[in-house]
Formats: sequence, C-alpha cells, structure tokens
Amino acid sequence: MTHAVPLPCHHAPTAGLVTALSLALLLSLALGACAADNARAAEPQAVKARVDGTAAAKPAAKQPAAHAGSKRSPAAPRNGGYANRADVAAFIEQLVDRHGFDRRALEGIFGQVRKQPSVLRLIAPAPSGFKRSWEAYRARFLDPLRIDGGVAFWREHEEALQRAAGVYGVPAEVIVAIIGVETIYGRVTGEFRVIDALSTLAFDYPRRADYFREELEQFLLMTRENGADVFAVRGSFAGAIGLPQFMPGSVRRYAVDFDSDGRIDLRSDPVDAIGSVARFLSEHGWVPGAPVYFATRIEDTARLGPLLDAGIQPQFNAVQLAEFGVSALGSAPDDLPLALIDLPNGDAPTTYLLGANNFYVITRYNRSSFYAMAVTELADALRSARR
Ligand SMILES: [Ca+2]
Repeated sequence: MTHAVPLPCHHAPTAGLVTALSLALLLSLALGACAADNARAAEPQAVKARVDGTAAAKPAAKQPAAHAGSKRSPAAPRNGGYANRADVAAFIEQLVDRHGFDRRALEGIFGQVRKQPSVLRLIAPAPSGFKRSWEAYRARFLDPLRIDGGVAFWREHEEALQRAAGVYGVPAEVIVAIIGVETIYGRVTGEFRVIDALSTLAFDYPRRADYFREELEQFLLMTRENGADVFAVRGSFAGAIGLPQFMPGSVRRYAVDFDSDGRIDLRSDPVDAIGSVARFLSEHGWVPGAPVYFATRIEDTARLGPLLDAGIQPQFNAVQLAEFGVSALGSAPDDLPLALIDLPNGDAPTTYLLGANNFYVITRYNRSSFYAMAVTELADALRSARR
C-alpha cells in the first residue's frame, strides 16, 4: 500500500518483547513493498559486512579510498555513499555510545550505502491537486489475484491460521488479508537493500528523519543480533521486510517463530509471517470477536466536521453520535465507542463508516483508513469465497 497515505508499513514503536532472530532469518528476509508496491530500484552489488566488529566484518571496515579525507558537503556525497557526512557521523557516534557498535565497522558500512533517489520519489506525498479515491484504491486490492490467491493461501496454511486465531484471537481471514494486501502472499516483497532505503530516508528525507533513523538503528541492531549481512536484506522502499512487510523495529518487537523451527523467517516462512501478523494485531489491542466497523446513516443536518476532527480513535457512543446526526446501522451496542471514518472518492461522494476498536487496530499496521478498510473488505471476500 503504499503509503501514499501517511506511512510506511508498521511502525508501531510501542513496547514489546524483543524476539531473537536467527542468522538464517536475515539471510532470507526479503524486501517488501508495503502493500505491494512494485517499485524496483537499481541494485548495487551486495557487499558483505557486519556491524559487530568480528573478523568477518573487517573487510567492510576499509573505507573506499575515494572517501578518505574527503571534504564533501554533508548534503551531497558524490558517489552516494554516506560516510563523510556530519549527520551520519553523529548517528554513528550515538550507536557506538548506546549499543557498543564498532565505529570503524559502521563507518565502513555507511561508506558503501547508496542513496536511492527512487526511494525519495516513492515516499513523496501526492501532488497537492491529487484527489484520493477509495473506490480506486479498493479496486487494487479486491481483485481475483488476491481473492483466489488468498483462498489458496488459507487452504495451504489452514493449521497455522487456526492456531494463530486460537493463540492471538485474530481471525484467519484478517491475517490472510493483511498478507495479501501487503505482498500478494509473498509474491512482491521488495527489492531495495534495506540499508540503502532506510539510510536514504534517515538522512535525505527531513520530514520523517526521526522515524527512519530509529528504524535504521533497529535494523542495525537486528542484523547484529543475527550476525546477518546488512547488505543482503532486501525490502520495500520504506525498509519493510518479508511477507508481512514488518519494519525492523516491528520485527524485533513482534515477530515470532510460529513453526518452532528455531528461527524467525518472515521472508520465506509463511507460518512465521502468520503468527507475527496475529501477534502484532493482538499486541496493539485487537479484541477477539469484536466488530471492526459499522455502516452509517448520516442525517441531512449532520455536522461531520467535529467528528472527523476528533480522529480515527473510537470515542463516541450512540448518544453522542446522534447529537451530530450520525448513527450506526446494524447491531452496534449503544455504549460501544466508534469513530467516524471518511473515505474520499475524488469528485464523487465520500464514503463514510463508523470504525470500532478493531478498525483502529488495523491502522496501527498501516496508518491509513483506506488500508484498514481494504483489509477488512478483502477479509470478508475471502471468508465468502471459502464457502
Ligand atoms: Ca520459524
């Protein structure tokens, strides 16, 4: 999904258990394009390098001669490397202080990181005249490829999905739908070197530099924990990894070894992806058996502005909604907190719905109402198609 809307995939920097990933894990992590972005970038040759200062990392610690002693402007390292920038040096210093990284090893790595202009093009907000359309967005994900593929994925991983639903309380169809929207069940997981994508965003995208520096830090910790080659891990333009397109911080906090084979592999092990998606939603407050959303009736005299300004976190009960001229269709309990969600349709009338807690939880995975509704509708379509 791209994050044409607010954000890259799952960030969710809330507290969670740190899960140890195995080496094999990283070797197999792939890239992803949040929600199936087909963007592909030029791929520089992968260079082996580790950040723990072990013997294997030594070759990476050699700075390319072209960088040594350079006085280039911090903003424009000519060959795309990040070694000689003051902001990168400060970041390295921080990692050394906080986590005991080997400074020379990190300098060697950043000397080989390449800025990816295509990452900056892909993350850029839509032009100001652009009118978002829920109907157009929906059509991208509610298609035969994802529905038929989802039914097949569900059948193939029936046991794991059932087990995840039992352990975490998240329905199988929601787990399948998320993996379908993110990567078409692992078919499109991203081709960027994660280190390049995250460094480009951390140091050349000021708007979200803090967020991406945090994810870059998480990525370096993750690869160190696993002894993995930082240049071998591929992901989306935003640095999201594997079938579920987890950002590195989410991998460390929420990924699980759901098939108990001793390693977490979000790229090539659908069972680990299934358990990890379910755990992510559970840790963000998914309530088993609770509704996701309700259709809504809007009176002609309704005042929607204040409800929309209040945001997507559910906080209005039936009586409060009625004061604004809004009510839920169906069987919403009067005391259930809801949020008015608007899904613009370009020049056509906006679609409205009332989101409940579980709708909000899906937006923790990807902070977009379009995303949450696409996942929800795909989940419904998958359940129907199984019958
Ligand atoms: Ca596993």
